[in-house]
Parts: sequence; structure tokens; C-alpha cells
Amino acid sequence: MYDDDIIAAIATGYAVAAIGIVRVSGRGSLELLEKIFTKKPPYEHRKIYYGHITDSNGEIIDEVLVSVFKAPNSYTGEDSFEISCHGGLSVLNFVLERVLEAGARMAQPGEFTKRAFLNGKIDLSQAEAVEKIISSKSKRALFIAQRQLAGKFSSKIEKIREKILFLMAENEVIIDHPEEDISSIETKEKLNMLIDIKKQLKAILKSSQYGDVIFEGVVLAIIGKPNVGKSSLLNILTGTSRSIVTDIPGTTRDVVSGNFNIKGIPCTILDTAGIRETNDVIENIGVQRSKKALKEADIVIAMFDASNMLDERDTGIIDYAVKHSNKVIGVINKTDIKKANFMLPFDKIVEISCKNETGVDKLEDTIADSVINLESDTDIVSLNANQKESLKKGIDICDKLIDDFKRGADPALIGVDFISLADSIDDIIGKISNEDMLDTMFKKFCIGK
Ligand SMILES: Nc1nc2c(ncn2[C@@H]2O[C@H](COP(=O)(O)OP(=O)(O)OP(=O)(O)O)[C@@H](O)[C@H]2O)c(=O)[nH]1
Ligand SMILES: [Mg+2]
Repeated sequence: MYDDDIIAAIATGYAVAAIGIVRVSGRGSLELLEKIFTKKPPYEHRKIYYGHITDSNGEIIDEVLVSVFKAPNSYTGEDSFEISCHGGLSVLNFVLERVLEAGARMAQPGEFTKRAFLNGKIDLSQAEAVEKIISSKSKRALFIAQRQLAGKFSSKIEKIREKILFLMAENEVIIDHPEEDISSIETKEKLNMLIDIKKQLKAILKSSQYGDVIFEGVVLAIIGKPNVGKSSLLNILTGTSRSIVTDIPGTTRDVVSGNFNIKGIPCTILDTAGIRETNDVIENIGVQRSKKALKEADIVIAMFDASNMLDERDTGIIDYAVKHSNKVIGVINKTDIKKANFMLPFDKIVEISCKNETGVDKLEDTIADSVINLESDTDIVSLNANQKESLKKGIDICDKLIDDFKRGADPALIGVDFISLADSIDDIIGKISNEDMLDTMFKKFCIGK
């Protein structure tokens, strides 16, 4: 299926450390080891050997420990080994050079994991999880990726797939024996099974959107008329004094951004110029940028000042927020000098005082709730764009099949739709036929993984 030539790479980071690892995998790699290592075979699976890596003249390059993994029970599924060297960069490079000289070639980024995939050691969603484990920035993200690597998601998909295959087989019976009624279950029951499959696929798609939030984060934009306290809020949330705060309306002229973390969700917050009609050229550009930021944001925080009645500029902000975002959190600031009570047409409203820093915890909770409201993290998965596309396709075909069943369509036609449904499910965890797609996926990995 693929070239199983010997690949090698430094698997640890490019910094001086106590230990560094050179990783080698491929057919014949243990014979290669024999050539460069003072400890001669036999080499057993999952054993560690002490010895020296030597150059072609027998000169010692490093004193090392070599871990041996034999096909098919290694990470890649091939014979492979890892040399734990002293962690100096030149030592590692000399050992790698020696391995290359003895017949290996440099591995591409993610090539070890790609081989694990091609050898059926892991499926696509698990390969995706490996990359997520490496890049996860919070414990929450890490735990979700670990569960996905453990195959929890794959077995869920596998169960859905079994149901589809069952329905397919039932349909085949009808095609083969059109005159007899020998199907084991009623059409209504089949319809219910399909509806249930669709429901499950939709739930997975939704949970993958949560996955995106946890791994990629959310963008929040604060909008409001000048002087309501937008920059003050950015500073509190990010714990910085990044955005300039003054009592002069129109202080913020450009979009200022900051990063912080709520319950393991990475957030980027954009403080914008107060949106108002203005003749000031610079401020006007700022206002245009605010509007653009608002369109890019996942959540909009529309801010108002409790020390004054709402005016027409506030109503303008309300209209604008409602029109341009489906997730708006209304924030009423300056409650320490509250003079006015007003109603806002948003589902979520939080009262705060940036001055006294009250209500900010509640705002953080509200932000977290707006992006994630699953009962637990156990269902959250992280999928790539192709996998999400396959899920959407699966959902569409379910709709089509439900319709087919309802109007009693020709079983032959139903059979064709079932095949596409099974294919789209396979694409989520399994077989990608297209080599380019595979390469794109594994390029995200670092070299040596
Ligand atoms: N009393 C009180 N004053 C506040 C509060 N929050 C902000 N302020 C003050 O309100 C003024 C404006 O705050 P900013 O954070 O600069 O407001 P902004 O919305 O960014 O204003 P522009 O950038 O001009 O649009 C400053 O003088 C702040 O100190 C609050 O909760 N209570
Ligand atoms: Mg400001």
C-alpha cells in the first residue's frame, strides 16, 4: 500500500535538554540498528538496551539507551526503535546523521503517525487526536483529546455504522424477495432507526463545534457607545492595562485585542471604538473597524452605562447587535453609580461595575455558558473540516432516506442512498481514498511525530 522504507527524525524539541530522542521506523530498521549500535541482537519487543552508537569507524558518537518495538505492535505498526541520547543538539544531530548514513531517510512531518494510520493502528479521528494532544493549551482540551485517542469516539461511530449496515441488509432482502414479506422489522421501526441515526449525527456535529471552541477558542467583541467602559472591561478580563481608559468619549480609535482563558476556553477579546456617527476622520475609520470586528466575533458583548438613561445611540447599538450576531450578551456597566433602570432585548444580561470589579465572575460564567452547554465534556470531539463535511453529508442523506421511506420509494433507490450514507460515515473515522487529503492532514504534525 505504501512505501515502508526506513524513516528517521529527532522526536524531541530543538532545545538543549537532559535527554533527546531519535526515532526510527520502517522495514529493516532493526538490521540498521545492528550496524550502528554496540549492543548486537537479538532485540526483543518493548525492551530497552544499553550501549553506544558508533560511526562507521567504530568511534563512539554517544552512550545511549535504545527502546525496541517490533511490528505489528509498535506505534507505526512497523519494526522501529528510539535512541535516547544525551540531549545536546549536536549530539542528536550526529546520531541522526549516522542513522541516515546507515540507510534511513528523513521523515516528513507526521509521517510516523501517518504510517500508524495506514497500518490500521489508529483511525483518522485518533490521528487527529494525537495532533490535538500535542497542541492542546488547557487541561480540558487535553482530556478531550485523550478520550478521542482512546477510541471512545470511534466506537460511537462504529455503532452507528452497524445500524446502517443492518438497515441496508434489510433493504437487500426486500430487493431480492419483492413479493414476500420476510423483512424482520416494520417499516415504521426502520424509519425510527433512521431518525435516531440522524439525531446522533447531528449531536456529534454539534459537539465538534464545541470541540472547535475548546481547541481554537472564541472571539468576543465589545461594542457600545463611547465612554460606557468597553476598554475598562477588556483590561479587567485580560488582567492588563492594554487598552487606554479615559473619561474622554472616543478614546479608543482602533480595535485593541487581548487574550484570556475562561474555564479552559481560550478567548480573544476585541475592544472597539465606540460606535457613533462622527466627522472625525480617524474615529470614523475606527468605527468602521468596530463594525468589521463585530461581524467576525462569535459572541458580541453589547455594553451600556447604568449611570444614564438609554439614548438613541444605545438603541442604535441594540439594533446593530441584534442584526449582526446571534449571540449577544448585554452588559450593564457602572452599577456603582446606577441611576437608571432599563430593559434590554437580550436573553443574557449581566450587571457589572468595572470600577469595583463586581459582576465580572458572573459575566465570565455567562460567556462560558454561551459557548458550551453540554452536560459533560465526554461527548466533545474535535474533527477536521473534511470529517465535518462527511457528517453534514450523512445528515443530508438521512433526510433523503427518511423521505424515501415515508413515500415508499423503490428499494433499489433506497439501497443506493444507504451506500452513500455508509460511505460518508466511513469517511469520518476511516478510509480516506485521496492521498493529497492525507498529506494535508499529517502536515500539521511536527517532524518526528
Ligand atoms: N463609576 C464608574 N466608572 C467607570 C466604570 N467603568 C468605566 N468607568 C469610567 O468610564 C470612563 C470611560 O471608560 P472606558 O473604558 O475608556 O470607556 P470606553 O467605552 O472604552 O470609551 P471609548 O473608548 O471612548 O469608546 C473612564 O473614566 C472610566 O474610568 C464603572 O464601572 N464605574
Ligand atoms: Mg475605549
